[in-house]
Amino acid sequence: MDHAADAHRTDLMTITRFVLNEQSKYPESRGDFTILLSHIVLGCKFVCSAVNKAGLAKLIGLAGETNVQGEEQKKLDVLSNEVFIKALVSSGRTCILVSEEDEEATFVEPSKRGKYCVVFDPLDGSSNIDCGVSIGTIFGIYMIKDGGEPALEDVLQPGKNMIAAGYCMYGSSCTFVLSAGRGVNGFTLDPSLGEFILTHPDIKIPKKGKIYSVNEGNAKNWDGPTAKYVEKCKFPKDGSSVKSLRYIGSMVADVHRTLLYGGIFLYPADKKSPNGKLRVLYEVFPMSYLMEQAGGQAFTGKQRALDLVPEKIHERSPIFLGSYDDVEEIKALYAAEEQK
Ligand code: FDP
Repeated sequence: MDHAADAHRTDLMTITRFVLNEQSKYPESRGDFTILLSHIVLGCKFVCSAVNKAGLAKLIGLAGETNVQGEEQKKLDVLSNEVFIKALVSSGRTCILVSEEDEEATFVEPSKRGKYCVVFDPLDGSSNIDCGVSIGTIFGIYMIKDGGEPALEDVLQPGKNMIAAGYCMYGSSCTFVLSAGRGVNGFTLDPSLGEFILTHPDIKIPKKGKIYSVNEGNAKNWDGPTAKYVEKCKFPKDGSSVKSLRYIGSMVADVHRTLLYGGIFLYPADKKSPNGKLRVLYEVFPMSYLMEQAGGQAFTGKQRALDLVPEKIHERSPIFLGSYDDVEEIKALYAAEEQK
């Protein structure tokens, strides 16, 4: 009998235990972050359960229609947003919330305020909902700048000022990936326990990958460096191997694969969308933060992504992120373009 393996199987590192362990390294910590995180985790569990039932829900009424009980079915992304807003406000630890679903930021009423600002996309990859492809929730956390009244400037900070970021992927399993600035750790939901268990400790992205991930349908509108990079992935002239193309079209799933297998994920600018498509605060920043924490890089085509200072809460930016060496190559192509 393998006692060591058995001990490992029965000594479950839940996400709460993990964060409490981390917290104990900071004697001054009062547990606020742990409480905030437990509310985010609750939101993710709720969304996971709703996503799992989404196909089934069609039997009792489509989103926007009325079900057999005469209740209107909420769209999954609208429902997810409501769940997260309520979970975050009720944590008593937040003061400003920025959601992809809401045009304006939510300022938490004074009696329920805490020191954290949370930026999030409650259900990213929404075009994949109806066909059961992996989707996810993405979040980033800032600390309010000073003790004063919360203001929009508190969330219009560069990504490098985030104190934590993560995502939850609703796929063949439900996976929660988190960084609080000391590496990246992945947890998988055990549905029988209703707990996220540490399954991917200290994730490090391979230094170089064999996969590129991009919507090639936009190729005719790409700029020179992006076009050259993708051409090189397919027809390398320096003796290196060709790369495989994988594109799910759901950022969480594409980034998750990139983090585990290595490679590069690109959503570049193009002639039609000079700022790309993905949103700075709750897509580009959290994923760039995780990539850097895992040993990779994230670049906008002009600068390190986490140095960007957003001016508006729903601002967009081009993004190239993934394995260190792969991003280094795209940076060199943009640098060469600038020299021209
Ligand atoms: P979606 O439009 O399905 O919500 O920003 C949202 C996003 O998905 C990302 O999750 C995904 O990476 C990207 O857009 C896909 O965009 P394209 O369909 O243009 O490739």
